[in-house]
Amino acid sequence: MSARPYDFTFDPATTALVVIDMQRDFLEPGGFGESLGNDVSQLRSTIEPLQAVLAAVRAAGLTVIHTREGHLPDLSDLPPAKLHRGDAALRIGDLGPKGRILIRGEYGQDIIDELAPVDGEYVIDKPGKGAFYATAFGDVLAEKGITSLVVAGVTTEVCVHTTVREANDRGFECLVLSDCVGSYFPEFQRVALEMVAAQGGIFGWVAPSADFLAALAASTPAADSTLPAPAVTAS
Ligand code: TIU
Repeated sequence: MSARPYDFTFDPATTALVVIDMQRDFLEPGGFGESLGNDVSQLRSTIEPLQAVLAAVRAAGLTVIHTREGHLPDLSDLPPAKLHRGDAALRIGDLGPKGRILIRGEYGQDIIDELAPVDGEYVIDKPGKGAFYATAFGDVLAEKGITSLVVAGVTTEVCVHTTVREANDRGFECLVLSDCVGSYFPEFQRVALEMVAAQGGIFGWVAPSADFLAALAASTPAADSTLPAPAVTAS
């Protein structure tokens, strides 16, 4: 398929869609993202294209992995450096309108309704920005024989970049879907995408989701509901 800096090839059987941190804490008011001083509405343009990508990869049977940034209720996995950074009015662990900020199991820490995981999909809770650190993400990828990652989610220059950089070092081929990743800062969005594809694709590839959807449709047989269901034989 067409991508920057050059064509990206993938086999649906060894490709996973990785949806990073599409949580209320980052996309809705009253959460961690807003407590850091951000305008959370900046990220919402990712939702609709990502819904279309999720629908297509589910129909095609790809592995789907969602991640959630968050900490244990006792904060034992929260380094002081992360807790004390910035001058947030609401810090991690404090009680906000959607529950305790960025704490696992709280309403605000969960994935937004529009992109809720379905049965059979993985949800990886991570204490850091990258998906590999202190998680089973790498084990899941190995177990499923995954070699290529199609990456979406928020934010482009923070958790998406950290995960793509870590994945690249581990030998995964990463395609970042430009309209399915979002930043609170338009200039960071543009530059972060440039950084992935610059220098001959130093970290991976970048393409709009429409190009990925077209390639996926071409590489997987279309489901045809007019065909009779295959006979089931039992012995
Ligand atoms: N602040 C910010 O842009 N992002 C994060 O803190 N985490 C993620 O990117 N998920």
